[in-house]
Amino acid sequence: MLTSGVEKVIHVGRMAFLQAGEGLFMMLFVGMFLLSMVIYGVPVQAAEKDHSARVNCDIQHTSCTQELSDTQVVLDITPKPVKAMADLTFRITLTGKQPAAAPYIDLGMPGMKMGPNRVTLKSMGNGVHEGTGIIVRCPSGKKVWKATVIVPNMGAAEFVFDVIY
Ligand SMILES: [Cu+2]
Repeated sequence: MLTSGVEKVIHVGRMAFLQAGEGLFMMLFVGMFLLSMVIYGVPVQAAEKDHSARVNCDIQHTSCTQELSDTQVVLDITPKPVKAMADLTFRITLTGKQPAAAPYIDLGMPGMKMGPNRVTLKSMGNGVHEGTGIIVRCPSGKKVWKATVIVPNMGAAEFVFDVIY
């Protein structure tokens, strides 16, 4: 009678200890899961939201180059720093095969419909084409812009870069 009573107490105590251990283990597991979300999930989501992960051109400091099948497309925008709501000169230099008609640039933002904003370019000779345009200030406050350079009959190159507001 007495021994079974003691055994019962020990048994209940052991069960409580095991349950407490399980609880701690679960808390540790959930904690590590949340930590991994903070470390990996949140920065990736934030980067995708403002599209900074898609930036492929450091236009604030240099010109940018992309390859089409028959020609190299070099984009430069001046003056620097490249600011919104300012008169900007866009220069496209094509090395290699030249298109029959002048290239042009469509300005927009990744993942957003911003309304048409086309920069037409004039040939300056030697594969250099220049034109002027304005990058507007996006009401969302986002500063990642995209210049799609269309080279007639040869393709298009997308340059994604940060603009100063
Ligand atoms: Cu926008």
